[in-house]
Amino acid sequence: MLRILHTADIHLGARFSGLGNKGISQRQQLKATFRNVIATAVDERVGIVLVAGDLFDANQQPQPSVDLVVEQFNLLKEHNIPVCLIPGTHDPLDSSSIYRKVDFEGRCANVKIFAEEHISYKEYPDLDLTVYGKPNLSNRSYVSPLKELKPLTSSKFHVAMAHGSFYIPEKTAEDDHVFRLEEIRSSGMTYLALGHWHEVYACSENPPAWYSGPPEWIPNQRKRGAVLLVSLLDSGGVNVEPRELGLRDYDELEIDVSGIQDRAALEARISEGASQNLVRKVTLRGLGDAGLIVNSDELETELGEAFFHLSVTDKSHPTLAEVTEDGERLVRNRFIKLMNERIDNSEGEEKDIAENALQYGIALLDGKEVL
Ligand SMILES: [Mn+2]
Repeated sequence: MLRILHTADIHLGARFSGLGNKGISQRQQLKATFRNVIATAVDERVGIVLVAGDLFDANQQPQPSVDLVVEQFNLLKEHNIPVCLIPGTHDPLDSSSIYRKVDFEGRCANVKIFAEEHISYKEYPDLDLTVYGKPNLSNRSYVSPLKELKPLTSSKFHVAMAHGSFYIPEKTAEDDHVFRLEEIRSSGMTYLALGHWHEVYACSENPPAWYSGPPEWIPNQRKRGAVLLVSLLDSGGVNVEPRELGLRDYDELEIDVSGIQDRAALEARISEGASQNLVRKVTLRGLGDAGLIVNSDELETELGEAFFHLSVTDKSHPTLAEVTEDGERLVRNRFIKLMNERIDNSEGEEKDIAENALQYGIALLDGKEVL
C-alpha cells in the first residue's frame, strides 16, 4: 500500500482585504495551516506529498512566504518524503513565475516541479509509483491539463496532478483549463490529484479523481476544503480520506426580514451559532416592518465581535405606511395609481400580492435592490 497526502490551492500570501484588521491574522493562519499540512504528512507517514497547483496566491511573494515553503519542504526531506508540485492558475509558469525566480528544486532536493510544456513524469521506484503533471502556463487556457496522459512506465501506481476545471455542461468556462470525464476514464491512472476548485469534490470514482480544496479558508471560498489522505491499495483499490485541518469556517445566511418582529429578533437570527472562527455573510431581504430600521454597519459592529468576521448586506426595504405620489416622477405616479386600483379591486390573497407588489415596485423605482 502507498499513502499520499494530496493538497492544493493553499494560496499562501492571499490578501484578505475584505476582513479589515482580521486580514493579517488570516494571512498568518494560512501559514500555520500549511505547517499543519506538512506535520500531518509526517505524522501519517505518507510516501509522498502532492501539491496540485496554487501553492502561492500570486507569483509576487514576500521573502517570508518563500522561506516558509523551503523550510517546510526540507522538513519533509528529513523524513524522506518527496514532494511533487505543479504551478497553478495563480502561480503559473509564466515569464515572471515564482518557480523561475526561486530554485525550489535546488534548495530542497526532495522537490519535483513539473515545468515541461506538455505532460511529463517522474518515477519513484522505491514507492512503485510514477507521478505525471503539466504546469499551468497562464491563468487561462483551452488546452486540457490531461491531454495525452497515459501510463509511461511499469510502476504499479500511476498518479496524475492537474489544475483546472472539470467539465460540467453549461457551467464550466471553456478557457478554464477544462478536462472531461472521458479523459479521466481513459487515462490509465490509479488516482488523479486535482486542484483549482475550492472545495472537496470527487469528479470520478473509477479512477478516483478528487479536488481537495484549500486546507484553510481563503477569500470567496464557500465550501470547506481539506487535505486528502489517499491510500493506494495493493489490491488496486483506492481509499480517500478527507481531513479538515483549517481553523476558520464560513457560512452564508439569507434572512427574510418580513417575518421578523423587531431589532432584537433580527440580532438573534444573525448571531445564531456565532463563533470566533466563523466568517459569516448575511444578506437581508424582503419587506420589513415599518418599525424595523436596519443599519448594516451598526449590526456588523455590534454583533461582529462574536465572529471572526461578519458582513451584513441590506437588500430589504421598509414597508411604507402610505404611498404618496411625487409630482416630479411620472412613471412612479402611474405605477402607484395602477397598483392602488388593483388593490381596491381585489381581495384575499390577490390583494396581499398586489400590496406587496406596490411596495416592491416603489422600492425598485427608488433604486433599491430588494429582490
Ligand atoms: Mn486556487
